[in-house]
Amino acid sequence: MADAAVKEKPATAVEDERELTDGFHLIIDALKLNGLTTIYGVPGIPITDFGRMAQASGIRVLSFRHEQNAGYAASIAGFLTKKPGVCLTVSAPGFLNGLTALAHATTNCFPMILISGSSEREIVDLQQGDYEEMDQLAIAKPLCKAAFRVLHAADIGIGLARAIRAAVSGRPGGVYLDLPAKLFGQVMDAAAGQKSLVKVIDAAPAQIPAPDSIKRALDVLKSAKKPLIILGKGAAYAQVDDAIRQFVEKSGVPFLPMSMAKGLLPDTHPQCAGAARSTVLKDSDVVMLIGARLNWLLSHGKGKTWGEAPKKFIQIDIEPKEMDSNVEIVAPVVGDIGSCVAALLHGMGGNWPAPPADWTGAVAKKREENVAKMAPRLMNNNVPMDYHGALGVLRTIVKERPDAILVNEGANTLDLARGIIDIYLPRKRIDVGTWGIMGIGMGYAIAAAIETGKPVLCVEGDSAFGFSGMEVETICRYKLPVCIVIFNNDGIYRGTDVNNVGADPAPTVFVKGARYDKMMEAFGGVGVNATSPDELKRAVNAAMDSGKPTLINAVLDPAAGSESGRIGNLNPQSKLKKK
Ligand SMILES: Cc1ncc(C[n+]2csc(CCOP(=O)(O)OP(=O)(O)O)c2C)c(N)n1
Ligand SMILES: [Mg+2]
Repeated sequence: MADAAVKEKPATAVEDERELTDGFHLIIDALKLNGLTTIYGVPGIPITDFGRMAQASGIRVLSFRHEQNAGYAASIAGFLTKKPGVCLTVSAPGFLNGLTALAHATTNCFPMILISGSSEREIVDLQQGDYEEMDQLAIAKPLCKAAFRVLHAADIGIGLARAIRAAVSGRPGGVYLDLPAKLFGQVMDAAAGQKSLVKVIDAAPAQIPAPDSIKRALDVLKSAKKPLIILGKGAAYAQVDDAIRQFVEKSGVPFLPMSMAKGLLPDTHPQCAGAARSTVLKDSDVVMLIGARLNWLLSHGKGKTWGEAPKKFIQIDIEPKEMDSNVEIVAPVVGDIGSCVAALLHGMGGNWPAPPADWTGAVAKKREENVAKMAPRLMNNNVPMDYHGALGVLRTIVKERPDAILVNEGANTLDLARGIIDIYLPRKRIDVGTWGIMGIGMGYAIAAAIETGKPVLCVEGDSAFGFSGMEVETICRYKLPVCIVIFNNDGIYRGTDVNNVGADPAPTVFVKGARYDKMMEAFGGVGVNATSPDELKRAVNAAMDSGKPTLINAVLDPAAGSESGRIGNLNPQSKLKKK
C-alpha cells in the first residue's frame, strides 16, 4: 500500500518530502530535546493534531476537562520537578481558562509554560472577527513573567529556549508561548529545522551570594537571644533538603515551616515550632526567612501577630527586589537557596553556639502544651463528624504513609488540616498557595500522581472540590492512585446559613446531604459515604492500599466550621452597625 502511494508521486516530490519538517514536529522535537515530556491540556482547534502527534512521539499527553485544571497541574508539576510544567490550550476561551493558572504559577514562583494556539494574526490585528479571535500575547503579558510569540518555524527552537529560561531562571514563574495556527503547518528544510533547535544549557544557573552578605547574616543570627527560622515553599522548591536540614540542626534554632515547606524537616522534629506559631512570631528577636516572603501569610512582618518586641529580619531569596518589600531587612542574602545555605553552613564553622536554652525551652514547652491540648479532640468519634475527629484519622494515616502526597484546599478544611496533619518528607504537602485560591485540587492531584508516581490523598472542602470536581473523570480515565476525601459540611464555611427573606438558599449553602461519592461511581471509580471517623479510616486505608481512584464523602456536621476558617479577620467590616 505505502509503496504504491509513493510510486504515484513524482520522484522530486518524494525527495522534497523526505527533507522537509513542519511546525508540528519542530515543537515536539524542541520539547523532547529539553526533557519536557509531559503536556497537560485540552484539545481543540488548532492544537488537536499536535496533541495526537505529541502522544505518538512518546510525550505523555494528559487530556483534561477544563484548561484551568490542566494549568494548575502544569504549575505544580513545575514546583515538584524544577522543570517548567507545560499546559496546552486552544485559542481565546481555552487560553483564558489556562491563564488563571499561569498567573497563579507566577504568583507562587512555579515554573510553567502555557502554550496556546492562536488565530490568524492578520485577522486578529485588524479585528475582523476570526474564529476565537483574541490578542492573546497582549493579554498574557501583564499576568506572567514573560510572553513570547513564534511566527516562523525556524524560530521554534529559540522561542522554546527563551520560554524555558524565563520560566526557571532566577525567581521561577509562568511564561506564555503564543503559537499561531499557521505555524504548525509551516514547512522548512528538515536539516535546518533540526539545527535550529536549542538544548538549553544550565537553564537555572546558580546565583552565588556575596560573601559579605553571608557574614552579615551569620553575625545577626549569632547575636540573637530568641532566633527563629521560617522556611517557605521556595526552600522546598530548591530540592536541597539535606543542606537545609543540616543548617537548621546545626543552628539549633526553632523553625516554622510555611504550609508547603512542611516536611523539609518533619513536623515532629524537636526544633519544629509549628505548634507554637503565635509564640515564636510574637517573641522572637531575629527572624531568618529562607525562601519565604513577608506577604499576607506572614502578616507582612508587622502588627499584632509579630508582637511588641523589636525584630531583625534576615532574608534569603533569589530575587533582590524581595528585600525590604514589607519591612526593613537588616541582612539580605540574595542567591539561590542551595548556594546560600551551603555558604551559611560553611561560614558557621565547627563550633556554632546553640541559641539560649531559655528560649528553645520556652518554645518546646509551648509546643508540647498545644499538642497535648489538641490530642483528645483528635480522638473523638463524634457522629456527625467534626473537623478534629475526621482530621485525627487522616493525621494517623499520613503518619503511617509518609510517602503519600497530600493535596489540601478549602477554608476550615485547609486551615485545620494544615495545623493537624503532620508532614514528614519534603514536598509532600501541596495546597492553595500564595493566593489562597480554591480550584487547585484535582489538577494538583493529577500532576502529583503523574510526576511522582506516589499515592495522593486530597483533603477537600465540599466547596473547594466543586471548582475542579469534573476532573474525577480524568483521574478515573488515567487510573491514578488518588484518594479524594470531601469534608462535606453542606457549604462554604458551614451549611447552616438561612435566607430569611426569600425562597432562594443562602449564598454559602449547598444541597443538603449531597453524595459526592456517586460522582466517582459514575466514572467507574470507588465511591464511599463515610459518616464516622472509623468508617473514614477504613475507607481511606482501603483506597491507599488499592491505589484505585476513590472519592470518600465524609459527612461533617453542617454547623462545624467558622466563617472563612482562620482568616475571618480579612472580611471587610462597615463602620455602620449591622442591622
Ligand atoms: C477562586 C476562589 N473563589 C472563591 C474563593 C473564596 N473561598 C474561600 S474558601 C471557599 C470555600 C470554603 O468552603 P469549603 O471548601 O467547603 O471549606 P470549609 O470551610 O467548608 O471546610 C471559598 C469559596 C477562593 N478562595 N478562591
Ligand atoms: Mg464546606
